[in-house]
Amino acid sequence: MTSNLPLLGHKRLAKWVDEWAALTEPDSVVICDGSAEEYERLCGELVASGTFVPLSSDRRPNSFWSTSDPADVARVEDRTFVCSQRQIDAGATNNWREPQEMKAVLRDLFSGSMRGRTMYVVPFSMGPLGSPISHIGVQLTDSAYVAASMRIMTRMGSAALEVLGEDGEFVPCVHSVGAPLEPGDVDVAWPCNADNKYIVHFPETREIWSYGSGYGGNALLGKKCFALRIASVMAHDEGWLAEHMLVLKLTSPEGEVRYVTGAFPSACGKTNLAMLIPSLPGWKVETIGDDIAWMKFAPDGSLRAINPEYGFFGVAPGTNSRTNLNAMLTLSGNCIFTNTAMTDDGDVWWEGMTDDPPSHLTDWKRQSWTPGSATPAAHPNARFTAPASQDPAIAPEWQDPEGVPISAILFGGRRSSVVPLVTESFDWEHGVFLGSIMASETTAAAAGAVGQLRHDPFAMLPFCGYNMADYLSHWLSLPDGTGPRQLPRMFYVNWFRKDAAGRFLWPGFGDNSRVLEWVFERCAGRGEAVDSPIGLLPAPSAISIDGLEVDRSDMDTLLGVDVEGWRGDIPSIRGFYEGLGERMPDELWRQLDNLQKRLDDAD
Ligand code: TSX
Ligand code: MN
Repeated sequence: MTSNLPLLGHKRLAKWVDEWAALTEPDSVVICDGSAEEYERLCGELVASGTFVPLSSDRRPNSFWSTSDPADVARVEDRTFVCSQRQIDAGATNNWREPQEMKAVLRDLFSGSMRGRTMYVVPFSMGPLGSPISHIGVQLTDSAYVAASMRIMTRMGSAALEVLGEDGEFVPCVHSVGAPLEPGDVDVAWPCNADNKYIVHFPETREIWSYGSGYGGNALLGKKCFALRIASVMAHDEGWLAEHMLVLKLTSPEGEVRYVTGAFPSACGKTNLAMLIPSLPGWKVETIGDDIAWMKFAPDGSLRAINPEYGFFGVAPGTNSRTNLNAMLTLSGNCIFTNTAMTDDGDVWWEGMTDDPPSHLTDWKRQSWTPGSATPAAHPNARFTAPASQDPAIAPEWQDPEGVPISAILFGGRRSSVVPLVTESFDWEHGVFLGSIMASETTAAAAGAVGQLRHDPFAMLPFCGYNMADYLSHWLSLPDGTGPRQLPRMFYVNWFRKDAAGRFLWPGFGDNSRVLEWVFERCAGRGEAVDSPIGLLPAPSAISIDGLEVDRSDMDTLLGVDVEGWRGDIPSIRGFYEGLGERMPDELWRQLDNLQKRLDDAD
């Protein structure tokens, strides 16, 4: 076996790499330094193996198109496990196995699983290098596609190793596509082990073992596995927050700045909001992050947020210069596209990118495709992997190691009825309640029936690495820390309200700046609000509709309280709370009872 292993001065790290190399038996071990030369070499190898197709250097310079195995196209929640010692600590919403039992099963699978392949050692920092909020991980992977993607999505290579020094802490992440090559075997473009995937977290020992998938959150272990599932456990134990939230910077025409986070389930347009171009004159939105926020209270009491990521791994379909111009500009080069379609002149295309599709494409299954085909050209979960630094709206301070001070937290779901455009919480506990009752109607993008309500507290249901009831208690406990704490205000938003005819009542996108203006004004101690059974609503003219086609009666619907609708939701919330188990905090049950009483009194 060839290796550049002696370069590792960190004894624990070197020993861990040795042990896994001995178990998985790769042909060689390569420690990634994160250099541009190394990236070029990886991409060259991926082109040679057929995983990558280079795109036209005129249209999409230094960019690659790839397509996955059709059986490896998304995160696999039913194959995702949280292996705490006790099942109750994983909670009702996670798949659980006893850690030693699970490790035994996985050791068998990992045994010899890297034969015929290279094992890449990928050191990475989640968060700006050396920030007090950042953490280091090291991923072992037998996928060059993953190693290359990790260089876009994280601060990867020698700089992360340097932070680690000779005995720094790191989260060990092991990944194999589970497709060893015996002598004479011919490799495929997308190796994976389609019907034997395991995405496994050991929260108490802070370990991640992932087997069988090469796709997205299953394989780029810094993102959902580390920055959310493992980090949420670390955050709970250490008194900080690891959240499924975008972070944006909002600047008023007067030049005042506020930072806002937002938790939204998938298919609600988090990336679009993080890169929004305001329709309101003089307002500016800039991006800090589009998916994950790590937050800690600073000594001055401010809640400081960093984006632990270095790139965007975004859903391509639906992205265009009207829905998200900044994303389109971010994708101008240096990107990896997975499961989009490819044009005949070496560019990418996906549904919704242009009004009319090109007259011929190669679809995500690498088949010839023409308009009118029964199947989409791009997979609905097709992704771009793009450097965050290329976002024209990226805020200059997006890599500030101190983080940015958060003034407001938004919670949002996709609700065609009941939930108003925006509601502010009465106080912190009520805000946590609003986050806990977040729900979204399922869209055609996900499996299962369309239009079903799915409860997804804090958009963390698939990403909380421990008992969801304990997670909600953690949020409730945040005001109680030592020292001063400036708590952000909390808002529940809904861009997706429809009228009886099924038309969206709110134009959304850049016009969401009108809602952000009210949020901004509330944070500044201005902005008129009226009391209601469900929370504080904008006063009738507190949200500007100048220049919109939305009329006053639409606004009355958007900002009114649908008492019967809310009462109709309560049994489903009760059922959901019951399902979260015996550790569900009393405060939230009381909040639910009080909401019900206020709604009953409203009749
Ligand atoms: O991302 C969205 N946002 C947030 C934008 C900052 N989407 C897309 C959701 C899928 C990812 C939205 N879709 C939003 C929204 O605010 N609103 C809607 C619904 C909607 C769709 C189309 C129109 C209006 C509302 N109008 C026309 O198409 C003309
Ligand atoms: Mn996400």
